[in-house]
Amino acid sequence: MGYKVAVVGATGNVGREILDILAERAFPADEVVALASRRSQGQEVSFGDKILKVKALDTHDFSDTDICLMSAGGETSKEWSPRIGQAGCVVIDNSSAFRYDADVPLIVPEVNADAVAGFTKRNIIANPNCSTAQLVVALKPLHEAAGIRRVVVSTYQSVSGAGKEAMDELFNQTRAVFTAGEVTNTKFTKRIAFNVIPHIDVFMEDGYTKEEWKMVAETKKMLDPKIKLTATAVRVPVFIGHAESVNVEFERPITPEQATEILRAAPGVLVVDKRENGGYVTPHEAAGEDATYISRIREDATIENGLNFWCVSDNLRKGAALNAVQIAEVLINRKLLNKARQAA
Ligand code: A2P
Ligand code: 11C
Repeated sequence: MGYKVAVVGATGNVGREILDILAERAFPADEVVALASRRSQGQEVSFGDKILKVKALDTHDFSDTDICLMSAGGETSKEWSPRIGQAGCVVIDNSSAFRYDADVPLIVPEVNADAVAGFTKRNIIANPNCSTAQLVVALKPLHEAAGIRRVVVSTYQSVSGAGKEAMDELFNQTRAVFTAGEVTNTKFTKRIAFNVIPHIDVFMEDGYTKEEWKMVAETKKMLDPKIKLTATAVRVPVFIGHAESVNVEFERPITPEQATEILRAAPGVLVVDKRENGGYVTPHEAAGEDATYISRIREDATIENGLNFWCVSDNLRKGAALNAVQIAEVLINRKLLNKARQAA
């Protein structure tokens, strides 16, 4: 028997990707329901070779839905996820609304799949921020091998991370620049076309942005609270794919060759590191792919036990939709869904 799955935010960037990934991976669903706001009621979205008619979230009865893949922003999630969980349906939430709650597991299956069992307290599992997901996939095997002391990361994040309207803004601004039209910005604080903006999410009191704070808090929660991490998150005029420049200081010696070997064997990682023109992966090539790509692995000779590398992934896939579907697969493979019903 297959499962009944609801996708909330099915008209959005991540929701549409979730539908694609469920179909691609032949997820064992008997029924998939596409949900969004009332604005989208009746709109059609594709699911494999089928078309689904979007229904309004507030008209759906979750009591016989097994899994809800939620990607409709933090406010919608705060309002709906607890209610859906109470109805006995497990929510896998893409927003930051519950990620830092002690009774909600935050999961990247390659990193901490075992922690998923803690979902029964609220029937909610959190998906990390996209920039953290790809980072921890790469850090986990290196941490096991040589113990990570400190990470310095700078991100180059695509506009799709900010939603479909943000993608339109980059497109419209680019066209306006070429046609000498008016360049207006609403989603971003400054022009994003032919520019970079060192600001993602809101500013916090200490001068960091919430995006930077999330990378610290989520790495500690999923990987190891002892790891020190500092981040600078930057928006770049790329449609899909986040890139990261990562500097890591280890407790024990590790050479670039050893790191390469470890990363080549790690789940979810592909190393492309030819040390020649074009011998590395860029966001353009990572878009539409599942892997987290690692390139430019080299020693940082300015510190003891230091390495630098370049990390790229499709933020809508591993950073969001794919990771959420992988979590659902963990629930199914470990036969944990019946626990959800007991918990509700
Ligand atoms: P809608 O298209 O009806 O507004 P993105 O992050 O790409 O901007 O997408 C956000 C997704 O979240 C969209 O599918 C959007 O639906 C959905 N959404 C936003 N607000 C709500 C809401 N209050 N209830 C249900 N879905 C919502
Ligand atoms: C971005 N990382 O690229 C953000 C999007 O906490 O889930 C995801 C925000 C989040 O804008």
